[in-house]
Amino acid sequence: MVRILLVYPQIPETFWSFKHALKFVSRRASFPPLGLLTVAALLPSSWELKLVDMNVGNLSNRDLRWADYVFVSAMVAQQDSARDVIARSHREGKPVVAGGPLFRPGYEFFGFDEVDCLVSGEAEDLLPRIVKDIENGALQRTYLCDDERPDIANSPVPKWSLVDNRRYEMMSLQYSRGCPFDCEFCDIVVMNGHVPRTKSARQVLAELDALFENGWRGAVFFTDDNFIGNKKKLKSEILPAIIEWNREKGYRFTFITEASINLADDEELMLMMNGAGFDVVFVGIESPNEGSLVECNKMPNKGKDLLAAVKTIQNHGMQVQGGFIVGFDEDPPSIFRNQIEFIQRSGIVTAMVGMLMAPPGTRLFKRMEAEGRLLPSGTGNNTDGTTNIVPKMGLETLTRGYQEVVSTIYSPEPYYERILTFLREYRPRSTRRSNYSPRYIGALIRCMWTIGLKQEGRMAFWRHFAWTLRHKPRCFHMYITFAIQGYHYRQVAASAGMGQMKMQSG
Ligand code: B12
Ligand code: SF4
Repeated sequence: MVRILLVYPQIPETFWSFKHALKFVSRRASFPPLGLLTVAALLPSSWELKLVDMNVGNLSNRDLRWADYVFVSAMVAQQDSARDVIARSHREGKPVVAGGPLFRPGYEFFGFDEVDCLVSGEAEDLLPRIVKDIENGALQRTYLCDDERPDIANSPVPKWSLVDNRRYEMMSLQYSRGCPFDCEFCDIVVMNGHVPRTKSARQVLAELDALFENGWRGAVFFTDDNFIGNKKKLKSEILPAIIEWNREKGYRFTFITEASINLADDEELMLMMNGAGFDVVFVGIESPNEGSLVECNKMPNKGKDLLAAVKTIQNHGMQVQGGFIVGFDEDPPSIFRNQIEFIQRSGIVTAMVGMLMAPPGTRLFKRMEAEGRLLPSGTGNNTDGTTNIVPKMGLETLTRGYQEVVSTIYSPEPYYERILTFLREYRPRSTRRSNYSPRYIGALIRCMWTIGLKQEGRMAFWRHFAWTLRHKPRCFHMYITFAIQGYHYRQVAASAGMGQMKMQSG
């Protein structure tokens, strides 16, 4: 019998960590590590497994001593913590097997010579070989995926029994990998390819059942690169199955996902997604400047009325969260004001604004290298005010402009204004369950106390609170959620991001 310790390193506190917001709902992290849970499900059932997610608990030396092997999974943004885990494992004499986005194509850039076994690729194809080699005492130094990517129709149900639900705000499920588009800065297509690979409706329902049986009720994030990459299958098989499943379960799950903006062109798809329970969708808007969209080859956004598209999705009962980028070669000097204006008019409350960054392995990375514009820096987190490229507009202009965008859109008045702009457009579906659980009531009280009494912007909070109760009472819980998230974004903007920006701009 082999003992495997699965470790998910610490995620630095930034935009998506929601650390400050999670305190209001007594949760430690937003999602469990789905990659590691998938790896766990691919290991022999006779092996003993233990999961340590360092975002919800501590990694003890006792855990390390217990293990025969330590399996680490990480994104680039987790590299410091991953290095620390590897060093600690080695001090206890334990070999480390490392995988995940940090070790995907372009991994050489980050070094990691100290890793005993580096796995660059999807586990579905590689793990059976690794298991065999461990059993034969012949573990190799690297395992690379073939050009052909695995068919995820063979991917197992993640091993949810390793997870304590109560520590997380959301659960996750991946239905497809890959995206048909080819944006210059995107490492998703380098990792997962252009042809969307999908699971079957049977697999998706089995994963939903597993979450339900593990006691989960609430939000589930479909962690697809682009959920609508294969619309035909989605409409004919997957969504009808989810609609039926969620109806049978009394609409106990809501869903969130990522999709390209062409979702707004397909009325039937939006109606089906909303009927299935999707109420939030993250869309890469990137820029209101057409030249910048052409530059990065953002196909679905080119020549489109992006504002109208966002409103269409909101009208179909889905909140749009948006990704925005500044620092393209084609960005005019007015880009920072234009981004602020677009974000305010769109009613995109959660706007993730980042500085253009070139992840290793991407087309942008190669172009920047060829043009001598690569910097040796780069945290892997495009929202902390750092980048690894020399922007055409100059680093100082970009840094100051970025700071202006982030500090404006997250200051209380514009932030609450955006909530109202959104609520005016939003048409929630009728099957939505109202969420007045004790946990929600606790969050509401903490919110009123902290944000309504102690924080800057409290007048704006109460004014918009009253407006929502009067005009959109059904959306009141959303208002509170937004207020809590806004508190998080302001804390992040005021600490890590702004600190790094000050450092850069000297
Ligand atoms: C959920 C998610 C998050 C969660 C992470 C928490 C969590 N517990 O999962 C949150 C919201 C916190 C997050 C944050 C960020 N994220 Co994120 N996130 C994702 C997302 C959408 C899904 C991850 C997932 O569940 N995938 C499904 C699983 C099954 O895939 P997987 O993890 O890759 O695992 C497979 C293989 O990699 C391999 N594998 C994985 N681990 C291991 C381990 C071993 C030992 C082995 C053998 C194999 C193996 O096998 C698995 C099965 O095939 C991905 C996009 C994506 N489609 O993957 C981005 C992604 C991972 N995130 C990314 C980024 C950039 C970020 C942010 C920096 C964004 C930002 N600017 O704020 C931040 C991190 C910084 C911060 N401090 O906030 C990038 C990472 C790029 C990179 N090379 O590192 C991705 C790929 C998206 C992208 N390209 O833009 N993210
Ligand atoms: S649409 Fe999104 S996932 Fe697809 S290539 Fe562009 S950035 Fe990547």
